[in-house]
Amino acid sequence: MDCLFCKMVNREIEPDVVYEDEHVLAFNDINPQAPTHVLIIPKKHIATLNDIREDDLEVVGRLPLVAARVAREAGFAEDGYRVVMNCNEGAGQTVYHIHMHLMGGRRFTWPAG
Ligand code: D5M
Repeated sequence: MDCLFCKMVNREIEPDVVYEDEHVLAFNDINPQAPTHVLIIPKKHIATLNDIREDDLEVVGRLPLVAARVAREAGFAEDGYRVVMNCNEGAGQTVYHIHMHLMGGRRFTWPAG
């Protein structure tokens, strides 16, 4: 399958790993929008949020758990951080393997652009 993030899971492309377990991989974003910008993905290929099935809930539920863990380790869990999941082109999704953006280390405004 021609999926960039599957290639990272399979190490055809080497990610800059921040966290990994049996079901989840987290790595630094190549184009950071904050001092810390980590992408957290399920190892299973799921193209968009619209494609999540009941069977996926356990692994998808681990994404915010890992985000909070990385935020704690980075030292900004208490100060605050932003998580974002873009779904489809209208929201700016460019890689069609679901991923949670974790951004921290600066202040964020609302609403997001
Ligand atoms: O976010 C897709 C994100 O993926 C975007 O922030 C850049 C990032 N990206 C793209 N290629 C790479 C590589 N090779 N390493 C790390 N990060 C990468 P989206 O929400 O789909 O717009």
